[in-house]
Amino acid sequence: MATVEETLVLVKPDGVSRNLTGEILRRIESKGYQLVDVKLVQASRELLAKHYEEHLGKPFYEPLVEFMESGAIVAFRIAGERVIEGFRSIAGTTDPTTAAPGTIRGDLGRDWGLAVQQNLVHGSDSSESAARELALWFD
Ligand code: DAT
Ligand code: MG
Repeated sequence: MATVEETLVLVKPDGVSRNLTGEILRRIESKGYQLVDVKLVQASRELLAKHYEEHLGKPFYEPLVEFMESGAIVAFRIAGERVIEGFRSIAGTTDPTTAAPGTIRGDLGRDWGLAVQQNLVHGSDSSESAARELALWFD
């Protein structure tokens, strides 16, 4: 029997500090995805280095890790058919200025003129990433 697909969603420190955790979860639940697990995390540099290893060496890497260390993060494990693709769709594209209205980043995010885009949420981008990232944040 096939297991239901799962993905990792992070409400980044900007989302938590702006009190948007509930609004983000509302959108996930309204879409029909199932909340499987949730935790509030103050992420260590070690965890963030593993999480963002694909971006090591990019100009926004250091600002990104510092931003993610700057405050609490809420991690969601969510489940549903094609949830990896579906959450990326409701999150919107990376740049919040041009992310489509109707998406989390498009409706709730903006550019703050910083070295890293603060765009409220992270969502795993493939089944391999989801498995790797869920193990990092939940195991
Ligand atoms: P996504 O979060 O949409 O998967 P990503 O994995 O390419 O995007 O990058 C991780 C985060 O780094 C992203 O959410 C915001 C930041 N970021 C990416 N590209 C950037 C850029 N060109 N300038 C500033 N910040 C950037
Ligand atoms: Mg990514």
